[in-house]
Amino acid sequence: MKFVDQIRVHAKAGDGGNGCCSFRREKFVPRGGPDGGDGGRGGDIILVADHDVDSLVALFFEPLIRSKRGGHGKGKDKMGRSSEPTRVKVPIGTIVHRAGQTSHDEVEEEPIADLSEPGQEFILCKGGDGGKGNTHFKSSTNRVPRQVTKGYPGEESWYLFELRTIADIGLVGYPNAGKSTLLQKISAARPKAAPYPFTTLHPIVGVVDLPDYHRATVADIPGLIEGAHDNRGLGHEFLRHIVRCKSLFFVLDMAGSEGRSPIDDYQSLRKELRLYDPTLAAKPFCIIANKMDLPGAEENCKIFQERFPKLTIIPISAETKTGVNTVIDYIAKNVLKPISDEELLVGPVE
Ligand SMILES: Nc1nc2c(ncn2[C@@H]2O[C@H](COP(=O)(O)OP(=O)(O)OP(=O)(O)O)[C@@H](O)[C@H]2O)c(=O)[nH]1
Ligand SMILES: [Mg+2]
Repeated sequence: MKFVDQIRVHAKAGDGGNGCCSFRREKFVPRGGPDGGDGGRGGDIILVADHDVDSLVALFFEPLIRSKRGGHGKGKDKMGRSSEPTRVKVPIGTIVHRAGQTSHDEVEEEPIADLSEPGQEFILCKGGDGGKGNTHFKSSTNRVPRQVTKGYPGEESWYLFELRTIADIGLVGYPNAGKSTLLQKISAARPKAAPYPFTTLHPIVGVVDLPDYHRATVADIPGLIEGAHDNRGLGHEFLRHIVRCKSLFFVLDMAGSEGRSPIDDYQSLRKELRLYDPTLAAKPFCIIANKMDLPGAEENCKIFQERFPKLTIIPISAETKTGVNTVIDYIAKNVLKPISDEELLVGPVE
């Protein structure tokens, strides 16, 4: 399925129903007073951050969100029906920007919403209030008011929805370094891993269970290459998905199995992050020295450690699962996230 993480959407809440013009008609009351009811409220449009939605693809196929108008007022002082809000599920991590009245208007830089918590709601557009029925216009001088007001229009605008994955840890590395293989081994997520570059085409978040009901989320993004900050490869597209991670794991092919040097890889990855966004380079990080089962890895790792004595280096083989528990321990000690009471009640989800 197509992965969509940025999309322009037009939303229009429901208009309010019109007020009604009506007069009481009863058998023995020939000239009853006004009894036209008010119009109902139009439906709001509400965004809801939902666990089960992982991209904005649904909006790609239907980028126009509408909510129903309120019912018109009726005689006998009956108010028009107010419309139910339209709820739109979006992935957790959706940021909303307003984008003016036409599809190509400039997008405002300051976001108006950041749906970062499961279940979080945001009223995108308010439905219009209903108009007033003619009962409101009765006065001592006008006993037969024919005046009513129309329903108010629902709010409408263009918006830009942008998805920024939220995870505790982001895996960064060259294509084929073994990021997806590692995520498979530490979580229930099953990102595809294969011996060719750019196997991963969009971010995938896995949940790592830790001792004492703690857990952490780890985002696997497509491999970076030199020039990623400048939109080479798939890099740029996805670097923004790790801007909100608390810490980063640099996954390196320590065996240099594709003729590259782990030291060069590390330095150019750091450089790409810095050029893309200095806050990325400032995040806490550690080195995952992967592919330690392959020849040359031990020696490269030693050289690497001598060159960067202050870095935390965790030697592993994601393929054979060696050292993977050390990664989990590291996460438990450094990046923790308690499970909410609500989730505890539901129990573990398969
Ligand atoms: N020998 C060995 N091979 C590994 C190890 N980890 C991963 N691989 C292999 O390396 C290849 C690439 O692994 P992936 O997990 O797809 O790499 P990736 O970093 O996710 O790659 P992209 O998604 O393309 O960025 C696969 O064929 C894996 O089987 C390891 O520890 N040892
Ligand atoms: Mg991958």
